[in-house]
Amino acid sequence: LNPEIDGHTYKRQKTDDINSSDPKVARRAKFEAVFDVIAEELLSYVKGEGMPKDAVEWYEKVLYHNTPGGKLNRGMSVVDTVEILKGRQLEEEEYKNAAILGWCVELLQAYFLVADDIMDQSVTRRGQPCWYKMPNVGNIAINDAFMLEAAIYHLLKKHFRQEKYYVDLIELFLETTFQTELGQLVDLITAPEDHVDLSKFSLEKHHLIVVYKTAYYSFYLPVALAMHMSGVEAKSAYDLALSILIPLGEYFQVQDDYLDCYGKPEHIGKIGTDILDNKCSWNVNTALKYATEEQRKILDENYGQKDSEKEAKIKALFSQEPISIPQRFEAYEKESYEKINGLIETVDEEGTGLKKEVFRSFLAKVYKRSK
Ligand code: GPP
Ligand code: MG
Ligand code: MG
Ligand code: MG
Repeated sequence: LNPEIDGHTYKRQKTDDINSSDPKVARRAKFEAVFDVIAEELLSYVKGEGMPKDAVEWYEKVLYHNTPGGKLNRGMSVVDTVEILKGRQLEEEEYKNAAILGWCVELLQAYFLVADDIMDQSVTRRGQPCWYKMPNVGNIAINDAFMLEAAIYHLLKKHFRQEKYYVDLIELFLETTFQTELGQLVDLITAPEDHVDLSKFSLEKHHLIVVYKTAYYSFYLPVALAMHMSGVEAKSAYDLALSILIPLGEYFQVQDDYLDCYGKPEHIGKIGTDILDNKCSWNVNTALKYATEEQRKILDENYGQKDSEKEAKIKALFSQEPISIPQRFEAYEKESYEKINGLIETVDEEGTGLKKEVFRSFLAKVYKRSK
């Protein structure tokens, strides 16, 4: 997207997709159409506050560059989960409300990604330059991230203030944000830029980082929102959902770490920076666990430095025996799939008001993903 072009060209043009005979295309288009509605609501508010035209257009670009355009798994899961829990197709108004909550999750994700790309010094995201890398953006992206977050609470108030679960929604977004920021903190301080010390890494540390930085907001949040909307109240039901969605989120972030090194940029839409950034990733922790003494020396001398030749040495080492990251990842993927399926099987549908299908559909979306 060119930030110089008129903001209105950001809107979806392909309204025909809603009637597509491919149900996947139609489903996504229907969900995307709701984004145009909420973007318009946010922009009218900003206009109504008397903000200058260039500020309104800036916010429009921020919203459209950063919010749609990903896989939309998290957002659409809110709608899917409400449908599964209610056990029927949603009426128009129910659909719209579920989709608004879904877009609030996507706005939270947009806020995190804009900020994360600055912190990780990333270059591309979803096949485009990262927002802070766009012409004339730079550090303004920090404020833009805050404004993506602010949109969530504006929309919740506008659409859910009258619901008895309004406070639950706000608390859930606030708590999840705090958890994600804690995960991001541990991710960042475990990866200092000027001092590589691989002895500080461990798979236990990795587990803590990924649960907090990814699993809560990507997996528990969409389902818990849908549960509130569907009238599920028992704390035990939320605890049960958490006990399945946290392992699922951990598996998802291990895939993200694996794809950072082994994914194709044209599939994942981003160029991996974990080795250069000294990240405590699944790959390096697995390598540390199986490396020979000689291999460990190569890891110590080349990991976590802003040097693409050293990065290439690490990439080559990851695939060497007995480190064999691709083979070990394949085994991890199989084992995780079986473990999570086992957890899903134990769900007591009648006792909790939950449905196994909620978790099955989530697992099916991420299993063996390449993007
Ligand atoms: C994913 O880490 C985690 C996040 C995007 C959460 C960021 C949290 C903040 C509070 C800003 P990652 O860096 O591995 O993601 P990616 O590979 O997509 O850059
Ligand atoms: Mg990142
Ligand atoms: Mg990061
Ligand atoms: Mg990553």
